[in-house]
Amino acid sequence: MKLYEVAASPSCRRVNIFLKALGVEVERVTVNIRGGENLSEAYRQMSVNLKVPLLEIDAETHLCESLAICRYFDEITTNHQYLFGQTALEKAQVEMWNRIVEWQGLIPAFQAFRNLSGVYRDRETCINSWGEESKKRVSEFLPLLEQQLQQQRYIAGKKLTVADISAYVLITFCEAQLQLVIIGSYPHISDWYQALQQHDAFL
Ligand SMILES: N[C@@H](CCC(=O)N[C@@H](CS)C(=O)NCC(=O)O)C(=O)O
Repeated sequence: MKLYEVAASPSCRRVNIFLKALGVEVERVTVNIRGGENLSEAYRQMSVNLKVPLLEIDAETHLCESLAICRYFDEITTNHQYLFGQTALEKAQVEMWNRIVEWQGLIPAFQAFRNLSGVYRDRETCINSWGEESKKRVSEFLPLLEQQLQQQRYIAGKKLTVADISAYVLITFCEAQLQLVIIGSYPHISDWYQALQQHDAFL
């Protein structure tokens, strides 16, 4: 198996934190996405979405989408971490929160970064006003996370789940790439974030 990635990119970080939490090692191949290697014919043969991460299971079988890759490893690994939840209700709550973090957090954050920085202007039209609007939407989402973490220890309830991994990557990305000051401004997000940093997988 091979994981095609850019280790520092947020979508790959989601997979990498997940794999570290499970204690899974996999061979890595670094892809030059800024140089467009992910748009090449060879990559196109493997990937449906032309993004990283991409998991090669064998020569004919590939998976893209970070959450699908996490789910695959969760299913093929014997573990009792239940990062996708354990009971029917927990599984639904993890799915719900993970989707909320993706739709209201990660997607606008990526849109803000891509449209404001123009890093992919060689492959898409960048619209500054859409970048600004997307950044505003991420900022408006943060109070909901703060409220949830005031009521619950983790994003989807009492246990660490993949929703925490998604939200952790979101907060790190917003601070580093969108210059949003979150740690220190939101006390419950800050406490949760600092607690996760004590966990080996989040280093
Ligand atoms: N929904 C996808 C998003 C993947 C994604 O946006 N990957 C970025 C890096 S974080 C990428 O490959 N960008 C290169 C490009 O858009 O050409 C996932 O979760 O895997």
